[in-house]
This record gives sequence, structure tokens and C-alpha cells, in this order.
Amino acid sequence: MARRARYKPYQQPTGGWGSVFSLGQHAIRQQAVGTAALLLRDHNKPGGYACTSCAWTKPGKPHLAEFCENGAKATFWDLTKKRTTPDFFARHTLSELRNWSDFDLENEGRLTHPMRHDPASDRYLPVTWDEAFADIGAKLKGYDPKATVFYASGRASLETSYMYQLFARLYGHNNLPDSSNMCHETTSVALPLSIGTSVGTVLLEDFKKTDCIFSFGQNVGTNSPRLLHDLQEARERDVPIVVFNPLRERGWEAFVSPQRPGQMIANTPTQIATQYYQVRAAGDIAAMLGIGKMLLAWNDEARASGRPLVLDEAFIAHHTDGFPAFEAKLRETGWAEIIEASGLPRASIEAAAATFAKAKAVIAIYGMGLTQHKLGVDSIRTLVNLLLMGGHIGKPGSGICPIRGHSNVQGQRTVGISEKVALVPLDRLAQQYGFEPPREDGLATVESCEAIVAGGVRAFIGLGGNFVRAIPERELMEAKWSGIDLSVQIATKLNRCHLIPGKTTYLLPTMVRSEIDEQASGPQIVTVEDSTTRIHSSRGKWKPAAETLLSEPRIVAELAKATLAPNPNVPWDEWVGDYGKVRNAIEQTYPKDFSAFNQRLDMPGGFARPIGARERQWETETGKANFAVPTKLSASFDDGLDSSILRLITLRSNDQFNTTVYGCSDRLRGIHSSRMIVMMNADDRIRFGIAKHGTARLTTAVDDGILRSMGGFEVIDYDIPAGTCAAYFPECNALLPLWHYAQESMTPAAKSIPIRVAAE
Ligand SMILES: Nc1nc2c(c(=O)[nH]1)N[C@H]1C(S)=C(S)[C@@H](COP(=O)(O)OP(=O)(O)OC[C@H]3O[C@@H](n4cnc5c(=O)[nH]c(N)nc54)[C@H](O)[C@@H]3O)O[C@H]1N2
Ligand SMILES: Nc1nc2c(c(=O)[nH]1)N[C@H]1C(S)=C(S)[C@@H](COP(=O)(O)OP(=O)(O)OC[C@H]3O[C@@H](n4cnc5c(=O)[nH]c(N)nc54)[C@H](O)[C@@H]3O)O[C@H]1N2
Ligand SMILES: [Mo]
Repeated sequence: MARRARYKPYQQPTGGWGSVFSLGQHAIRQQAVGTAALLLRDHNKPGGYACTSCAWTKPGKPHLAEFCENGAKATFWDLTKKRTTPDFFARHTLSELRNWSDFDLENEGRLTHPMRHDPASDRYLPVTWDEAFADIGAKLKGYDPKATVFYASGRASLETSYMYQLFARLYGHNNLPDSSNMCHETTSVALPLSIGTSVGTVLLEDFKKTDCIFSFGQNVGTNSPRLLHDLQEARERDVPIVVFNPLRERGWEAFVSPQRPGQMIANTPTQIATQYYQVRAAGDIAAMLGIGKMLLAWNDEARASGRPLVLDEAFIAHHTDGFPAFEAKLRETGWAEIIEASGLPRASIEAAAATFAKAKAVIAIYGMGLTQHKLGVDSIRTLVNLLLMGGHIGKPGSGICPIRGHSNVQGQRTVGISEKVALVPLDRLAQQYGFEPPREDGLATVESCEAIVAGGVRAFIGLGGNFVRAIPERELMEAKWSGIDLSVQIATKLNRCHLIPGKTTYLLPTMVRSEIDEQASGPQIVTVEDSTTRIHSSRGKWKPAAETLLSEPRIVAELAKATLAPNPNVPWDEWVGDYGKVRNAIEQTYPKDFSAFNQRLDMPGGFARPIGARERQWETETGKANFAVPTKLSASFDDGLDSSILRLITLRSNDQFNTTVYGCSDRLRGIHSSRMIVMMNADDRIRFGIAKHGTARLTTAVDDGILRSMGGFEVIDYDIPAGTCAAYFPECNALLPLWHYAQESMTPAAKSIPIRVAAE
């Protein structure tokens, strides 16, 4: 890929022709043009397969094309004609492949054969499935289960995930970290404390009833583009949309729906955000406190003059706990500190508050811009506080709406992939399967990394994902990885994590969701849960990439059988023969969430799990929804006192899915040809003595004796608040200290890395 970046601000809307052209290019490059017809017929359609890209929900009545640019890219990427065969591995050593880029590795195409690393030749050699399972099982039998880690990246279905967690517990551990630990774990900690549920309360139909939408730290145009249709419809009802984001993300500004021929031909975009505030990184708590302070002031005025109140005081009195302390915090926090910490003028915060105050039903959307900060939990809880002030939870058209990442990441937690025992019905599992599950909490992602660094992990199984590339502290982690005895990677494409071997390393190729999964009882159905707790079925439609591939449920079952003593209560083979039987088992473990599971597979738009907070039943310790007082105004590592240190946001481009890089074009930000860039405020660049279009070295500004430094970043003068800069994940993960994570949730604080910048 070319090195120098091209930058020209993108003036076109999100969607529209830019998106159609981009799709055409990706289909050709992946030799997947024939897939386009499948997309129209089956992608997110009843009887079809569920998109593997984002976790946004699917409507009961689908659009003609129920896919977006990035979902289609993900499908082309999966259904490429290219193959990474044993012959490829014969030609390349691992140390050679470690010099390849993320893009080049995955661009070789789908993995076809099970492979084992041969340390003598430093190559992967083919192995039979039987040999692989027998050896892995024999090795696992020899370890203390608690010295092993079973990771999951959030794509695997509910059926696979349920089998995987059961395998871990029957084997003897709860070390089930999930990509969620790097993502919305902060949500899973904050929301139960505030409203007694670990997931959002908003359903798709709420978007049709809302009269105000707020969004913090989420990039809709790139990461959940199908949500743009719901936002567009809301805008057509004149619903105000208020966005807080340090970057002016194009998706929040303008959208042309490729579903609408008239709009496409005229190219007349819908304006999405009606108010846009470029808060500084980690400045959201301050901005939210400012909004709350205004609501309170207007409520005081309304009471004094006998006008209708701004706050929903009846709701606060009946349904919440802790308001007086939060009210005191709002009153005592001064405007000077709010303006300093948020980086926003008071007039902007007042204008946002005025929109909020007028609304009868508010939806609050958020993403990684809130969760990946030191005070991520405080940030989310403060946002919930605002909703509670207006009674905007448990009322049609309102609620809290975290936008999840992977297409089944929420569902994996629902069916037991969790290191936290309190979240898993262990008693029921014990009874159902006649065994004594381990009762102590297992290792989350950061804790797993710490254990690997300390030499305490013997085996690591990765059910998808690219662990070493997604986690912080890349250099140290890669160096320590070779201390692992057994690394087993269940994957669809080759990635960096597969190239850092343990003493024994297996690469086990699997099918993707859009492929036909034929088992003893016929073609199988799998299920996933979306961001709004709706469960959808998915039927593969495409011939698998190779006859040698096994499905994920089969691989998990074979690993379990090779490792565990037979248990008549766990019919692994029957489950693999008919995934409906796994669903029956899930229903037995989770009767409330999954009643009549197999009968409800094809409900239009999926079926929703019941969530107490939606009915204003608060499953918290107080039995109420709880206000929380944030500990600080800045969610960052500091209070922004040292101006020689910038806050580095690491984020996604429009041409990637996490560590899967489809190309080097971040079209919606106007950045092309290179990913080694840093977006910086021009005043900061000048202040640091860097020439226009110059190159910079970024060095993490922490004092723990470890040098974390990367050079070769091209500086782009970008519309971003001074003191904040942004660059791409995963390239920058070597700069992120392992201990720099959100308090309480341990989610790496990837949106505010303290950084010094120097000209090169
Ligand atoms: N096409 C595509 N879709 C995806 C993914 C993908 O990589 N590609 N990844 C999936 C996954 S796993 C996830 S978790 C989601 C991620 O989706 P997002 O939550 O959108 O995550 P990011 O791309 O990291 O971007 C976060 C946004 O937060 C803003 N931001 C950063 N810091 C702050 C802050 O302090 N305050 C505020 N208000 N904003 C801030 C950034 O400018 C950026 O717009 O998307 C999922 N969907
Ligand atoms: N600095 C920084 N770091 C971050 C983030 C950030 O914003 N900034 N974001 C974090 C977030 S939100 C997340 S979710 C993590 C992502 O971390 P992961 O989930 O671990 O990473 P992915 O890149 O999604 O994994 C991609 C790999 O999964 C495999 N794969 C794809 N589809 C399938 C499938 O169907 N089955 C199987 N078995 N394998 C499959 C392919 O081999 C592919 O190479 O990264 C985190 N790391
Ligand atoms: Mo994520």
C-alpha cells in the first residue's frame, strides 16, 4: 500500500453514490461480484442470514436492500474467492509473515485446512482434524484448567457460545474473556448499577416515537450505518439530533439513502445532526453536568413562576434514588470548570440543554467515545442521570441506547460467556448437567494479559478474534506470548495473532455465518442477539469456502469431547447434529429470556428479551433507578493541566472492521492511501514545531519505566479540538499501557492515551 496520505475533506453525504462506488470496488477486489445478488435477497432478510458486521437491529419489514456499505464489505470479505491454503503456508515462514500488514494477511483469503505450527521450519503444516483434536485434548487434560484462557470475539452464534462456556466450566474455569471486555464492558458495569440491566432499553420502534436524540462518542456512518435509516426517518419528523464528538463525523452530518432512487438522483442529503458539539476527548461528563445544571436552573425558574416543570419530579420521587446528591453536585459545579473540562462554550451547552428540556421522549445513543475512558463508568452513569431527570427511561420513544460492536457480542454474554460468575446461572448449569461448576470469577481480557505476562497461562483458545492485535501493550504482549504452551486459534482468515506462536500452535479454520452449515439433521440455523436485545435467526446460503471446513459448534464439541470425561447429560454429538437441541438447552438454562426459543425463531424483526427497566422495574440493590455522582469532570487520565501532553483517540476508519483492514481509504474523513496518520489541530502542530504535512513521533507520556514510542505518523491538520488528536486502531496499540483502563470495568482507555508529539 502507498505510504503518503492524501487528505481532502469529504463533502459528499454518507451513503449515496460514494457508498455504491466503494462497494463495487470491494466486490471486484475480493472477486466476490457474484455475491451481490445474494446480498439483496438474503442479507438480513427473513429466511436469510444475519450480517456479521455490526450489531444494529433489523426491522420486521426489511428494506429492499437491508445492508449498508460496510456490511456488504464484510460479506465480500467473507465470501471472497481467494484462499489461504497449505501451499501458501509452505511458501512462507511465520517470521516472514510477521512483516506483512493486517490487510495483506487477511487479503490472502479464507483459511481452508487445519494447520499446526512446526517450530523447526517456522511454518504451519497441515494436520488432520482428528490429530488436532486429540493432541489439543490430551494437552488440555494435563493443565490446571485455571491456567487456561478461552477467549471469544463477539461473532460466534448463541449456540456456539453456549457450548463454549459450558466446555470451559465443565473443564473447570471461568476464564472466559470476550471482546466485550475491550468494548462495552463499561456499559455492563454502569447500567446494572444505574438501572438494573446490563443492556440498553431502546427498541427500534422507539425511534419512531422519540422527539429528541442525543449521541455521545459513536460514529454512525462507519460503524452502524443501517441506523442512519432510522435517524433519517426521525429527521423527517423534525426530531432534533444533538451530537457530541471531537470529530465532525460525516455520518452524523449528511446522509443520502441508497434505498431512495429520488434522493440518489437529486443527491439532496438529509441533514442528520441539528446541533453538533466538538467536545474535547474525555470532556463529556463536564458537558453532561452543564446540561444538567441548566435543566435544574430552568426547573427552579419554572417552579418560581408557576410554569410546567422541566424535570419529571414525580418520576424522580417514585422511581429513583440518590437525586439530592447529584443535584448538589450540579449546583456546586462551576461554569468555569465545565467549560475548561468540556472544551465547549457555555452557550453551546445551554443550547443542547434547551433541546433536551423541550423533549417529551429522549433517546441517548453512545459508543466507544464514552466506554473507553478511565472514567467510562462515570460517563455512562452521568448520561443516565440526565435521562432520569426527565423520566426518559421506561417510556415509549425514550431510553439509553449503547451501540454494541460485534454482531453477537451482546448475545455471547447473555448465554454465559462471562468471567463474572454473578452474571451466570451456575446453579442451573450445575443441575442441568450434573456437575459442580467453578464458583470464583475468572479472568477478563486485561487480567488474562496480566496472567500471560506473569507466565501463568498454559493454554489460550481463541474463538475468533485477533487477540494480540486488539489488546493494549503490543510489544510486551507479543514477547510474552511465546511463553504459552498451547495456542489454539479458531478463525476464518489469517491474522497477526496466528503468527505469534506458543510452544504448540493450531490454526483451525471455520465457516462463516453466510455459508450453508449442513449437519446430520440437514442445513442448520443459528441465532444472534442485536444491540436492542432482539434475537434473530440466520440461515447460511453460500457453499462453504472449502470442504475441509468445520462449523464452530462442531469444533467446540470436538475439543470438548477430546478434553472431558463423557457426561451423559451433555450430548455433544446430538447437539452438533441438530442445533435446535442446543437452543432447547439454552431455553432450559434461561427460561425467561428464551421461552419457546425454537418456535420463535422467525418472528419478524426477531423477539426481544424482557428487560425490567423497560417496564420501570429496577433490578438494583435499592429497587430504584440510581443517580450517581461522577468523581471527576474529566474522564481522562488527567484534568488537562499539562498542555505538552495530548489526548490520543484511537479509532476505526471507514475501511476496516476492528483489526480486519479492508483497505486504506477512510473516505468519510477524506483520508486516503495511508493509515499511519495522526489527525491534529493545526495550532497544536505549529506549537510542537511540526511542518505542514510533516511526520511525527508519538510517545506515551506515562512514568512507568517502559518506553512506548512509534514514529512515522503523517500529521494531518484536522478539525479537532486543541489538546486532542486521533489515529487508527490497531496500529497504535503499542502506545496503550495495559494498566490504562476504565476503573471498575477494566476496558482499555483507548480513547484518551496521554501522548507527547515530536517532529521527525
Ligand atoms: N464498519 C465497521 N463497523 C463496526 C466496527 C468496525 O471496525 N467497522 N467495529 C464494531 C465494534 S467491535 C464496535 S465496538 C463498534 C465501535 O463503534 P464506535 O463506538 O463508533 O467506535 P470508534 O470507531 O472507536 O469511534 C468512536 C467515536 O467516538 C468519538 N470519540 C472519541 N473520544 C471521544 C470522547 O471523549 N467523547 C466523545 N463524545 N466522543 C469521542 C470518536 O471521534 C469516534 O467518532 O462498531 C462496530 N461496528
Ligand atoms: N486501541 C484500541 N484498541 C481496541 C479498540 C479501540 O477502539 N482502540 N477497540 C476494541 C474493541 S471495541 C474490540 S471489540 C476489540 C476487537 O477484538 P477482536 O474481536 O479480537 O478482533 P477482530 O478484529 O474483530 O477479529 C478479527 C478476526 O476474527 C476472525 N473471524 C472473523 N469472523 C469469524 C467467524 O465468524 N468465526 C471465527 N471463529 N473467527 C472469525 C478472523 O480470523 C479475523 O482475522 O478490539 C479492541 N481494541
Ligand atoms: Mo467492540
